[in-house]
Amino acid sequence: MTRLNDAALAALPADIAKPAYDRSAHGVGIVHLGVGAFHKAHQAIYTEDALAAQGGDWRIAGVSLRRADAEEALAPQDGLYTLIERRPEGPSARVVGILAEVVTAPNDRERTRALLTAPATRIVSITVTEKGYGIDPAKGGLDAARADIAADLASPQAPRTVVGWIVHALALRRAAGVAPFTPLCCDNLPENGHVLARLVRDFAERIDPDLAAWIAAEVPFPSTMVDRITPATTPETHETARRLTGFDDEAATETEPFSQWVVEDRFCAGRPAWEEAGVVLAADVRPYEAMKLRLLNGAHSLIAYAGAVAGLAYVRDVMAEETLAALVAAHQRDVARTLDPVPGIDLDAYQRDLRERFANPAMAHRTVQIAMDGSQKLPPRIVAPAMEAIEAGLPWRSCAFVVAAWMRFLSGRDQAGAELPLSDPLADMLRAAYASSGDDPDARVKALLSVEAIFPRTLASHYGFARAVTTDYRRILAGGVIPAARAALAEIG
Ligand code: CS2
Repeated sequence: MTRLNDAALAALPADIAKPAYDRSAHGVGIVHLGVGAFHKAHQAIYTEDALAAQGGDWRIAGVSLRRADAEEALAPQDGLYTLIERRPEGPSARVVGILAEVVTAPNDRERTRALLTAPATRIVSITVTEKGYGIDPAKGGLDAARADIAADLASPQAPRTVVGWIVHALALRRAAGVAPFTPLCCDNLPENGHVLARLVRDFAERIDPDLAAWIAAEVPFPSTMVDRITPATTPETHETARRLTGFDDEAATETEPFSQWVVEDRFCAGRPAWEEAGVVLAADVRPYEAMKLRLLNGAHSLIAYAGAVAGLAYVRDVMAEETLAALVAAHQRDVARTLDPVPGIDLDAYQRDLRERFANPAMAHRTVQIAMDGSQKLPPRIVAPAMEAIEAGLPWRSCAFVVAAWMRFLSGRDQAGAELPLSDPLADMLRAAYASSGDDPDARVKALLSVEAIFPRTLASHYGFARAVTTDYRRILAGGVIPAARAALAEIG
């Protein structure tokens, strides 16, 4: 079968939407770092639709900071890819043309540098996951001791990391008298614009304080709330793309029908007409971020750890299990009490809609995919709301259950003895803490709660919280996740 590319556009079936603009007539305005499935399902689509509605030189050049897979898949396809939406009634597909080129930074530093310093590049957006930034887990700023960050600080002209590249590009632009771009963080971090601003400032201050002052004065770092559930691509994704479009597509991506993007409207050099594509431009993104991180991602982590340990492969399987589904609802209900009101959003309806999205029978979203990188995900999703709830005298009991399920997940085996992969930047530290406690479950909970990169001391030493985690952990070991969830639910009410 023929590969998807520019020549194929004319031969696509009539029901497959394709770029509603002339691809060659629009220049690049955005460089995106981290051209993975989530970018292709989310920011790329809003930009594709904004360009179709309003025009402008806002096509995207993708840059991969590590692996060459995206370039290898997309280059032979002229940057085109199929996006499949998994609806309960059956999949639909569209072909997306917004990517103008894809570069692998370690293999082509010159092209990467040229893209990042081009005057036409007015936005540099980023999706590299929580662990991609080099954040010091205990203090929040740049972790200068991390090997990749330390290497970039030692040779800032030859960066490898996101923060290193942004500072390098801004330094070159400043030296050449080119106006800066707006860096746009699109990862699931609370106040992600502020987080990135601080990392960039910390890095710049260490190499050139004048540059740091210029960045502080000239460069805005808008925050964003991003939302679209995007399972990892599988052979089934490629087969569906082939069946619906008639073409082979090595870059096919699948996602859910729902999508949401809330963006703080602070750009130093313009932006696409994203409002034409359904983006909410807001003065303050924080209430949306907290809502999404705690009610969607927090519930996702509960589903992931409980599900993976119980041997449930997909999110939808967990939602089909009555006790676990009830615990998800109770968790959302309780955590919602830590949130400020969110403009235009009914929080009860939001929670119901989320549970429907999780239950979508057409989505094969693996629990082990979400279970990855727990050390990075638990702090904003579970630890922060638990601490706020304790402080405010609100319920936090379900948060303790999530922590207990995560601890059980760290054993590396599910309840039937099947292997569970531990993929986490702190894996070595977690394995050491796990092993240090021998066979005593109480000691194990204590050892894991004292990992300060995840649990601040005030939470780890909170008697009621530590006791609840221990109770749940012991129950999971004794009788399995579902009976333990039932017992926790009875206490939660
Ligand atoms: C998930 C997110 O893998 C995970 O940690 O919770 O990727 C989630 O699917 C997205 O944030 C949804 O917008």
